[in-house]
Amino acid sequence: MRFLLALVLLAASTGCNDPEIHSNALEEHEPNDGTSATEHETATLAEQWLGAIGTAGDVDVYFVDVAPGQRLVARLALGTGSELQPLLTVMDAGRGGKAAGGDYVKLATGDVQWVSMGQGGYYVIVRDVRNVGSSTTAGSPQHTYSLIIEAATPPVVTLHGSDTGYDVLGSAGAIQLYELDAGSGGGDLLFDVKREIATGKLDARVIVYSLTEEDWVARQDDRSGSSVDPLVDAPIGGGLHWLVVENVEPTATAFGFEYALTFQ
Ligand SMILES: [Ca+2]
Ligand SMILES: [Ca+2]
Repeated sequence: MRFLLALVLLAASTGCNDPEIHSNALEEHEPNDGTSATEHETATLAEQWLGAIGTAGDVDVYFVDVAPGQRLVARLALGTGSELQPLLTVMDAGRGGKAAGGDYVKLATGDVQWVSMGQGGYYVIVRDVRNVGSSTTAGSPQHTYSLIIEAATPPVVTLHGSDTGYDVLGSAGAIQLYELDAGSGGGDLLFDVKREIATGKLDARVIVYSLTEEDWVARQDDRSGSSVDPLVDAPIGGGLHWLVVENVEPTATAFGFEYALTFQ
């Protein structure tokens, strides 16, 4: 099976986006659809997995156990001959007594970056975007992909007590990190993020990660029912924090945003 998958990916290796096949690449084995707590592949960082949405409606679930505070990316690459129209989902594997996905879910049709928070690890799920919802029509041995979950190097901007600025996410699944030193005693954080172009459908959310607590301590998705722009207004403890800005709308097309921080 590994040999066949490698051949499918290599057979059309003329495009510049074709994945390089590692000599130690692993192959997925069905069933790995996540219909039980143990029905998944177990991945470690930097491994390459070769798989296929091999039958109509197939779902491929990968579990990765990572320590808190890691900056990560799930990279999906398609050979030129692949018929897959990918949709990647990253979600927590269950923490704090909640079901999987109760704490964190993010979808994108390309690479997904995220910061690991708390204990328990994450699921990375590969689907065909045409199978979302009640439709399960897409899938065949030609719906091939390569998946690698590895350390990411998103841009990091150091903020101080009062800062404003403008940034652009690198893609729908990218993150932007801001580092804030909350000193020894912490303080009141106000972090305001507004998208630049409403028609670009950027739906940002902000998660405040404490490197001391090794978990998120504040977050917001939408400031109101009529605005998807996030506004975090919360007290935080001392120590270093990352303010993670990301997008939760897979169809977004414009990624510029303005931010304003007040910390006192
Ligand atoms: Ca599969
Ligand atoms: Ca599967």
